[in-house]
Amino acid sequence: MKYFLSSLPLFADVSKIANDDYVGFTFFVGCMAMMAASAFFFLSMNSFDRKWKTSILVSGLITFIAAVHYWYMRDYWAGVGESPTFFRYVDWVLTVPLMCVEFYLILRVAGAKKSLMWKLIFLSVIMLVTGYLGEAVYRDAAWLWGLISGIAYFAIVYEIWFGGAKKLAEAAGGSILKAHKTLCWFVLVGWAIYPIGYMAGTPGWYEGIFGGLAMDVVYNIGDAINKIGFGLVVYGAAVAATSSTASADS
Ligand SMILES: *C/C=C(C)/C=C/C=C(C)/C=C/C1=C(C)CCCC1(C)C
Repeated sequence: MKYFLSSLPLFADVSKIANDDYVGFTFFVGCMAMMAASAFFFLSMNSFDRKWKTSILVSGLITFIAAVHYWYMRDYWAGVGESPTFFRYVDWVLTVPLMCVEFYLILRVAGAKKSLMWKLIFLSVIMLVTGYLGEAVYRDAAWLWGLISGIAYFAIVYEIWFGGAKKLAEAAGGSILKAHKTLCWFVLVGWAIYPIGYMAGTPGWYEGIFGGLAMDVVYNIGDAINKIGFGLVVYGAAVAATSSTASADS
């Protein structure tokens, strides 16, 4: 069976994933989970009105882009046996700005302006590009790039927790405010996994804080929680908003 699979180009490397390869396992499961989530979001988006449809579409795009990258990362890991840092960051630089777009889409009912969206997108791109420079290019100056990245991260946290985005969420109230708050927690706690992983992965810093668990496992679990969870919060808000208008209509 193994030899049969490896004769097919699609399975060439994957057939080599060993039983005790936890990194390979989480890449594989992560890929499937992202695909399943995408199917769920894409198939359910038409049961919502126009305003929410776009938000659910973006949720699906986030998990779909991740699924495609996980497909490649899983293969890279199986074939090369190293962390697919490059694919990881390409995935993030596409999906994290889309998560910023979700904040804007949700707050549009309260009059959110495009400038809020661009501000969050800009900060997220700064955060990820500088993070990549520190993790893959200028390893010796990892602290400097990590610091700049961290400042951009805090600026995002500040904007959504205390800044203009927070005021808009309060003005909207109801299920919008609830969803906004939950997404804020995702950014504060769920996203914090990544800088912690960055520090643990930088030689001489906090190596070993995860008890030898490979960083890729931590990132893979984080991605599943953040991308699928984020999308489900948006989906929940759409369901809540839709059923409350439906009962108001009747
Ligand atoms: C789906 C992927 C997500 C939500 C990725 C988020 C990534 C971050 C919040 C990364 C942040 C970083 C820092 C704040 C400093 C060190 C470098 C990074 C890029 C790991």
